[in-house]
Amino acid sequence: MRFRGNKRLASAVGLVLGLLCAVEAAKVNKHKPWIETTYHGIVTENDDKVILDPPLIALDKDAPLRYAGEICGFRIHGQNVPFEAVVLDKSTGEGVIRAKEKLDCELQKEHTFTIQAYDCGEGPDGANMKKSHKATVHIQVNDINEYSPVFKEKTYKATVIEGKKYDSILKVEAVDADCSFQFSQICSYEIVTPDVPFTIDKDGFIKNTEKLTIGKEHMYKLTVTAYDCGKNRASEDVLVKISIKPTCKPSWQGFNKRTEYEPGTGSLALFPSMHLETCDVPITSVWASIELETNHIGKGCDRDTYSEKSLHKLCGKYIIQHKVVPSCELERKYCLVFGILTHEKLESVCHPFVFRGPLLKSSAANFPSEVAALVNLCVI
Ligand SMILES: [Ca+2]
Ligand SMILES: [Ca+2]
Ligand SMILES: [Ca+2]
Repeated sequence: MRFRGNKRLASAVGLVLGLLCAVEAAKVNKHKPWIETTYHGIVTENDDKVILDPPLIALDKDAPLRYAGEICGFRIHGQNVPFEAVVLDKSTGEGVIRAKEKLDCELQKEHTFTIQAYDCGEGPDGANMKKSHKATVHIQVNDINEYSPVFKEKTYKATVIEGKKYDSILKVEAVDADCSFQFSQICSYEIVTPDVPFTIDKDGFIKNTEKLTIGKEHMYKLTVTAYDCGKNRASEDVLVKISIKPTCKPSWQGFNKRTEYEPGTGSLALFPSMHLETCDVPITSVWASIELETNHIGKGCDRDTYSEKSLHKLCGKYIIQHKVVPSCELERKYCLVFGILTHEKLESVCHPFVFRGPLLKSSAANFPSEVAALVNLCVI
């Protein structure tokens, strides 16, 4: 009897111990949670919801044990990370990442940080909690088309010559502050003003569609707008002024064909304000031809008999002081002219004077000094 009684007691003690061991085993947190190594997320500007790939799920091999097999949280590492991660379901380890504040793609397009999951430990106090490895999270901020194109200039101006067809008269340009190519790229420009003989291409180049005549309009005023590739129109349209100039012909301007001269009054500048209109075309060389002619009856000359001394007195010092020096072919032509003037045979003086030679610049002010001297000669 005693023996049997002892045997029963031993069995009961063994059962209690076994149960105690089982409870103890359940408390032990053997495994740390596991997460992926990399996550990629997308969040839209001004929104907090991050779409993550793969989804954020932490696994723990201690599951389904309470605490040790449950996920209690995620921890984010990094400086000024504008995101937080929260657990949606402790037992499945499912979590979510969301933005803590409004994100601005124009300020920062991408964010990178690390994340770590931790389990609930061995009891309600979280003792002996275990952490997973750190996973890297890359989050891209998607753009919203918040900005409209803005023209770089307040107005644009150009001048065209009538009767000419241009490949490009001028270029307008707008910019857009959005962060993505789609919403910051200018997809098209448009001339808003109706019925004008101009077109604009997608790069902002304006050209005329027909030859322009000054009789119709002296100046065209066009209103131009721009659209980004998200179809946002420019916040302000821009004014483009195109002036039309009459057809230009290169010529000498600003001189009188007839000059009155009173004998004995010394030297007289014949072309004091003459200038050469070059019409803005490239100049390689300029030639000038000056012809002086006395308007005497029968074009004769009543000074044929004047002595050189008298001539000097009448005409000033230039005639006498000039020396025949230049040797090159072209300059010799000037010299020939001077030769006539300085020649003792005065009948030559009364012939028409013809000066020919190259001018180096496009203005009368830049006549070679010899010619300038001649132009200042008195007409006898
Ligand atoms: Ca665990
Ligand atoms: Ca935009
Ligand atoms: Ca934007």
